[in-house]
Amino acid sequence: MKNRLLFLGPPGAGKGTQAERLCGAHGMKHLSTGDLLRAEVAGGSELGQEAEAVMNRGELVSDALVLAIVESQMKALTTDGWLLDGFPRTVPQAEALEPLLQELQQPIQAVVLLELDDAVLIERLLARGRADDNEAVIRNRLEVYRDKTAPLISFYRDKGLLLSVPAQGTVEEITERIVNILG
Ligand code: B4P
Repeated sequence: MKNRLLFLGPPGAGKGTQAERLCGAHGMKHLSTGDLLRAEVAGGSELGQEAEAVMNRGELVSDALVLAIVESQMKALTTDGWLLDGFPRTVPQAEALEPLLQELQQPIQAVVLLELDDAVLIERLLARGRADDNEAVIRNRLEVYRDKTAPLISFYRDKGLLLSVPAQGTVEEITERIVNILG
């Protein structure tokens, strides 16, 4: 199975949920920029304090800050495969990732796009109830996704890397679709 992967999709599509299952079963390193940023917030670091307000508004943390985190994590990797969950989220992040992966000689093998209707996304996130999961912030996150992250769909389609997976249904059904498509 392909094991150098990106997960792309709107907030609440289940990127984190599916990434954890896939990495658990296939020994890849799960790198979620959302989780890494929340760990910085919980630890009260300077970086975390900077990120917290931005995340609670549903905006994106600055490219420079996220890139610094990803670079140090990627350079410390010891596993054979990896799954970047929620990164890149902007075209500049995707462009910055390329020389890093070139340096590591580990090109991306596939970009999995999880697709889901807004109504279901909003329902799932309201049910989760994280600090950034209230309706106004969720609507802002969806807008930011369309504006800043959705351009990555054609970016990776043009490179022949994009694989789309419908993200409605049970967690197990979606995992099965992803595993099949990564064949
Ligand atoms: P993330 O942590 O990436 O979170 P997300 O996109 O909201 O959620 P995800 O798609 O992973 O959904 P999940 O599996 O949790 O981002 C949070 C914030 O961090 C961003 O808004 C931004 O501020 C910042 N950030 C992160 N990366 C960044 C970057 N690269 N650049 C700048 N800023 C960045 O699932 C959601 C819910 O649905 C869960 O409760 C789950 O249990 C449920 N669920 C999942 N699958 C389901 C299913 N099949 N059926 C029913 N419920 C399901």
